[in-house]
Amino acid sequence: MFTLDKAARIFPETQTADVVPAITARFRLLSAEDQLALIWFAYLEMGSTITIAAPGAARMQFAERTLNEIKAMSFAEQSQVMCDLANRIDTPICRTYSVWSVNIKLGFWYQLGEWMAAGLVAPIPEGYQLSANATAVLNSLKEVDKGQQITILRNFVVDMGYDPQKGEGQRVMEPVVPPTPEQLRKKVFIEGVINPTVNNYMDLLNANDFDNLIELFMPDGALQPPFQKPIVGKDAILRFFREDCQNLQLLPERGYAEPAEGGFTQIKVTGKVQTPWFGAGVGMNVAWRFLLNPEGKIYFVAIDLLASAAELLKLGRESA
Ligand code: 45D
Repeated sequence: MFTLDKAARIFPETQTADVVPAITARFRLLSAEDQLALIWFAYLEMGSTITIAAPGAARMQFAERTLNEIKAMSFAEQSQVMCDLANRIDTPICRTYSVWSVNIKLGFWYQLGEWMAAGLVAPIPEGYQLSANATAVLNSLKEVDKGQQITILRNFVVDMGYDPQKGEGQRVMEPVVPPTPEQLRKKVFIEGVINPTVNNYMDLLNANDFDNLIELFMPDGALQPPFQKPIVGKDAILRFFREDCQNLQLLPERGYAEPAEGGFTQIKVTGKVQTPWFGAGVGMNVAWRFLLNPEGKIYFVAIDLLASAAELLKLGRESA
């Protein structure tokens, strides 16, 4: 029988983007000032080739009070707030920040970035010199592909703030959008895979139809996002879909299915994913590794950010 640990090891030849945790770990060792300046320089650099979509008003209402509080501060106080967030100090703002969903955190920084550029919030000091280590981290970041860059930036933001409950507490999240009406839904085509569960998974997630999507999972099923531990059980997975997965665009390209023990089926699909933050401007190369039970329900699915575009073509064992 499969355990979660064993399920997580299906298709072991899949090469994931190890540079993401590697750069993230080096970033964490930098001083708060260096961290903020590095993100600022990375953000300016990226802004010349790709644009971030402004967050919607519904999303921003949750961060508005904190943003206005910061806007009213002196430059020195504003810099302190930003350093506290990076240093994960126990302050009221750092506690508020930590309970926001990922998208609210990103929206908060999006707004601060706009205000920094407009001179309303303390900018990175003119002529700020990154330390040698920070320069090295920034250079590494510039070398990776765009999908990896935005994942690294997202990690930086997610890690900030002070959370006494270590992610176990109640989250503040944006409202859940209604699912796309049936007649407007598009269906994916996956070369090499004819499996109703896998196709429904893609189509339902693309339609924000989380209530039907979750029914594809076994009660003790698990979903493992890139660089994270598996999320286990239907309740937790549904919460994750609502909180983190609205308006994603899944663009699977091809796949490969093979029988696994106990009548299970393992299916690997590769393709691209777009986030609403960057739209079609950034396509992340990903693999989905599904393990389905004999009834076709999902016991496990991992989503991996791939090391390179070449990984999109490596599917069956013979091509590994
Ligand atoms: O500190 O099948 C300043 C799942 C300077 C679900 C700044 C999935 C100071 C199942 C510039 C102001 C979700 C797993 C900061 C699939 C400073 C499933 C601001 C995968 C911080 C496919 C910085 C989905 C800013 C995936 C504004 C892979 C940074 C989704 C903004 C990936 C960064 C989504 C942004 C990603 C990053 C989104 C907006 C990686 C967004 C990244």
